[in-house]
Amino acid sequence: FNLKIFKNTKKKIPKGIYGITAENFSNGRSNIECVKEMIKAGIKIIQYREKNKTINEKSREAYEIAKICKENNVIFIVNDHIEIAMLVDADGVHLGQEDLDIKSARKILGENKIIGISTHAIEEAQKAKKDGADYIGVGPIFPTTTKDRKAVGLEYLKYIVNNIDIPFVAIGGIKEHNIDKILNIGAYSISLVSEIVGADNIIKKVKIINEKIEKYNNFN
Ligand code: TZP
Ligand code: MG
Repeated sequence: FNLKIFKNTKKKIPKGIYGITAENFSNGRSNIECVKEMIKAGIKIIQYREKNKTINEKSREAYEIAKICKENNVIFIVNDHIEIAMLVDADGVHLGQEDLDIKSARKILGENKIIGISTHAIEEAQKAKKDGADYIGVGPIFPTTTKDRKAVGLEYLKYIVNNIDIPFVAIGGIKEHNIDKILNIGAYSISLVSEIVGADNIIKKVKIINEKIEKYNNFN
């Protein structure tokens, strides 16, 4: 069958900061306010990640964010829910190891949508690549309260940098004060979730992080 979504061409994962929502850590801001600030700050990819709302609330919010991202030419990814990604014509979906498998997601979404998956170990990264993921999440690198999972450490990041040649997002416990440890190793893109959405001033925080990234210049 011929859904409109199959006609778009797939967008490329931008290098630099990968923005993710986290309403519980966002200093009282709504997800939508956070998205608007992150876009104003120049972030080019946003993932809607929301674990504590009903499917109806998530659908409504994802629709609003999809609209804002489209208007601003920002890539929009939905976490967990392939059905919401399709409903709002997002650019892609981000899956966890316990969510729908990549091959099934690919059959449903087709070649033109982005499919990302969280990985926490070498075997998961190798499988993700083999199954056709467009990018992988690599983390949590440092301990974090934003995700209930043990830190994987910098060695795993090093392995990915040296052995897996698909785009990846370094994530987990990354802050202004420790981002140098990541940038020293290298990263394709990087996500500082609570550090950005919970910042006193999101725009200023993103500016500081971008200056650090530019200094290392290893995102090209
Ligand atoms: N996946 C791995 S760690 C994480 C996700 C979604 C949460 C990262 O949040 P923070 O606040 O940057 O530690
Ligand atoms: Mg998930």
